[in-house]
Amino acid sequence: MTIPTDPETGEFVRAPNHFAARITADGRDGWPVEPGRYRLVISRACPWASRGVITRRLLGLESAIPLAIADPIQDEKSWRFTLDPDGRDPVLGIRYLAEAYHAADPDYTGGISVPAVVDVPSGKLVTNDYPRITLDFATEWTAHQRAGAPDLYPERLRDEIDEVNRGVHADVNAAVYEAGFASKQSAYDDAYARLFAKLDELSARLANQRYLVGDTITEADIRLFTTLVRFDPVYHGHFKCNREKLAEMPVLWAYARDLFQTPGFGDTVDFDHIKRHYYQVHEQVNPTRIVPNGPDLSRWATPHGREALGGRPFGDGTPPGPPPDAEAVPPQW
Ligand SMILES: N[C@@H](CCC(=O)N[C@@H](CS)C(=O)NCC(=O)O)C(=O)O
Repeated sequence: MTIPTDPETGEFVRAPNHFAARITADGRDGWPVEPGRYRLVISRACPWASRGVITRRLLGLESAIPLAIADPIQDEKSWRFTLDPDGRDPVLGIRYLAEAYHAADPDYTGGISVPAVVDVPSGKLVTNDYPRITLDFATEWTAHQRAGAPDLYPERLRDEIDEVNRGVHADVNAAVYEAGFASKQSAYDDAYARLFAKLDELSARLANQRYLVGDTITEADIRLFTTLVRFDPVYHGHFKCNREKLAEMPVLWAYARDLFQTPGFGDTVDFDHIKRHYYQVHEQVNPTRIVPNGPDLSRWATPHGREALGGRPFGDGTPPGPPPDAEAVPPQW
């Protein structure tokens, strides 16, 4: 994989999301909510895709929106279904996610990214607009959510969630990549400074409150979690985000363990996929493609003590049950 950077500044240039149609209850973009019609294509390695997997678990949308899991190692044609029998997604019948992109737009030449939502009858990609995908799962698919599903994007908290998300996106979710993919020292320095300033701010915010916004789990927590869970296995070393490890930031480490131990979060995390993807795909960053053995993952199971802060993880709802057998991740340690 070639990492695109600006020759002038050395900054990582992120590809835009080209396909932004929305699947809505009223079908106004031509894509109505319909259980079983769409397939969510993800990699368990990818933080942006993992938001969708967690959201879907918390809301109990597993049977309404089936999951396709790509091999964590892309080849030159990008994401592929080599984990499935005969190397094909069993429902879409395709070998590469690119086939769904090109079914939607034969002239498309941009990146092939996960998460991607594909329309099963036509085989066409509907959307790769990951920030919208999770919000629409929360707000447009309500008729198909499980009994006891939490409200992950409550109306009265949306402004605050959006504001927190903007900062977390720029200075955490994206900043780790901007540090890791920078091709000039100044671009790295800038991303590193923004990242740790924001993590300090988030530590202060979370010192006395269990979740980022309100007293329940929301979309904001899901977005922060997917970066934190990758921090010590990948971002600290591979992306040089190494002022501290997550395990050396007591508030954030306890917060991340609290979420990890909440049904719907840790049971979606596959550290093997995460580590192999980053260390083996980014050959510019890690030319030997050696995957480090550490860190000791069993620490994720240690007590976090955050219950003492109160909070109601699922609000008036309930935790999800275990994941479907076909989606269970292997034991992680
Ligand atoms: N392209 C998106 C989506 C998320 C993304 O970057 N996904 C990664 C995996 S973590 C991917 O699929 N990269 C391959 C590519 O963009 O070609 C964005 O950054 O706005």
